[in-house]
Amino acid sequence: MKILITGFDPFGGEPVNPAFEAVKLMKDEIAGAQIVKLEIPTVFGDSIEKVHAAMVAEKPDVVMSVGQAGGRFGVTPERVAINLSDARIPDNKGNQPLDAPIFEDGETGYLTTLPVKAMVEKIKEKGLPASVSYTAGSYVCNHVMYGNLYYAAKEFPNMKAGFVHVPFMTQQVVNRPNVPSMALSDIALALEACVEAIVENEKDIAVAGGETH
Ligand code: PCA
Repeated sequence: MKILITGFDPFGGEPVNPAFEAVKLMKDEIAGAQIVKLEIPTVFGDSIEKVHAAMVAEKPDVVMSVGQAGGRFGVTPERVAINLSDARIPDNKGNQPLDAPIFEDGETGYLTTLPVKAMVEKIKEKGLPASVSYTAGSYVCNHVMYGNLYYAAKEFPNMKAGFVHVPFMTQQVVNRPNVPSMALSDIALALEACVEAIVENEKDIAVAGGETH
């Protein structure tokens, strides 16, 4: 199995993005799967194009993109991507789309094809915090998750795709009291656990989950 894992570059004034920093620390082979790593820009359009080019070139079985969700507690595999960009801050090229569809001919939303509940269980087994998230926001991360699933649906029907948000790494919260964070090495271990769950679970596990609000 070949798994393409993407991570974003820093954005919003942060000196680092724990997403790609953690991806870089991941092993190159996990549970027998070959890992292909790709840094992508926090830019509407360019980000999706770069992932799409890698899908075409590498023909991976799975695409898992990773982004920073500063302020979140634990690692959060995403369940759903919506066909909407509504940016609170400009991206790294100054684009700030408002209320804009991502693809005119795309579905209103796509559900991930990754086994997110199994991924969460596997991360927790390693003693690290995780939960399924039901919104990837409306910024570049949702945009890329949507693009992954759009291209998988249109061009690569056997390719699984999804997204994982990670919290700030510890160094980013030194001057942010009471903001959750994880050690970068633990974020990398959690992402490796996600890969293990993907390799081991053709279909997601049925365990109680969800959110009441
Ligand atoms: N996080 C942002 C975009 C890039 C990243 O790492 C987001 O959650 O949309």
